[in-house]
Amino acid sequence: MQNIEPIRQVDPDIYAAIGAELTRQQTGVELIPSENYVSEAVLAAIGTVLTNKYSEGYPGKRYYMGNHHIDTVENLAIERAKALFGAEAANVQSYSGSPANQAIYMALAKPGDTIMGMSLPDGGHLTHGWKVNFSAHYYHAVQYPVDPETGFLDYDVVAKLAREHKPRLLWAGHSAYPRQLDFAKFADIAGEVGALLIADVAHISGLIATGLHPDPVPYAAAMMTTTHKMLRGPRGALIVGKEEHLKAINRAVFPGLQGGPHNHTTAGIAVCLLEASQPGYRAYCEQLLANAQALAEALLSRGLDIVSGGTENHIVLLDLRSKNQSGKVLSQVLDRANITTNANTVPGEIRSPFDPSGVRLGTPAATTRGFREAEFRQVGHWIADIAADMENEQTIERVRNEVVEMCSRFPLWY
Ligand code: DSN
Repeated sequence: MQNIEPIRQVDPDIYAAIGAELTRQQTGVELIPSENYVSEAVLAAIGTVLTNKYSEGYPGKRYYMGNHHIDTVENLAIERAKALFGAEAANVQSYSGSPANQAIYMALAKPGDTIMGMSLPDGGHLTHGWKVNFSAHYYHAVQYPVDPETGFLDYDVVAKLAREHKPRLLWAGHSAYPRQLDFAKFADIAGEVGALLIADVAHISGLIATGLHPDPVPYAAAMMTTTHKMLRGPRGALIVGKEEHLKAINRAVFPGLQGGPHNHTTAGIAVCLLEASQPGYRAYCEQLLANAQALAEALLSRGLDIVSGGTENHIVLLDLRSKNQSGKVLSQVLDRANITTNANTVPGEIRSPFDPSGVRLGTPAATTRGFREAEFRQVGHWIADIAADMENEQTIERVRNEVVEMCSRFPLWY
């Protein structure tokens, strides 16, 4: 149990908000695929005196004295990241995923260069060239779609666009794509047009670390992952890749974009990487994949559509187009039943991005608290019950009560 009593003495309002958020996490099913629960050890690491120290620079090359112990922490995080992903070099200082991607751009491309990434409404990420993001302001961004009929990536379309636009960087990654990525095919395309392949595996890095998803490291100039999603670490990011590119990326992270690293976060990252290198972590990843299958099957059995008809990872993307329902409204109603999701666009979207047709579901968090296939099948049926009649207050209340009861059988350790 984390000790937050000192906060009560100083700041009762913040104490109350933290307590209420803990209750929300304890009593709800977390299905946002990018969220998770950190271990007690990770939580302890990020609440330490390491937050007191400035450490601009890198281990052995700091601009401030007194960094011997910080060097120990950062070196451990670097070595563990390299070992976990089988990479030549690693940077663990980026504050989160978007700043890490910014560093990759700064290191490996020049403003105005062409870059290519998966279209955001089709499952890509803002930083892969979406129009409102810096990546489209400072670079010439070309977006590749997924097939609106099948929901699958069409690598011939990616190749055609790459031949036409000759990008400097080709991004392979997503935040809402339920299928595996074929990094070998991406590498062939990048090689043919002289692009550098960049893998953003924030959502799937746990699967890559455990050999449950094809590995981009042999092909990519750099691979970025956040550390707080499937990896179950603190909010942060790491970049691994080839030594020649990591030298430039290190310079882009510091002094290019950032000042002092968040050393308490680095310690949490080191702990989570150690945890992810242990056999129990592979068992966790296998279970979250099995749970995604169970969730998908339950939804399909109730006549709901999911993008691409299934899943090969931890994401199940509910597609409400044929029901002419709003994903935003469904996610809001599910929230009232203590099931936390987010509305999401789907390939071939027919509504507005602010009120899209999809709801994004994922298994990492609830798998961490111990849910297995039976619980995820039940979650699928709860979602289907609510989707069948979103205004039925009795159903919402019944589901909320059942969710609270199930969560009480799988308590979090905080
Ligand atoms: N915002 C993250 C997600 O929820 O997938 C992506 O960075």
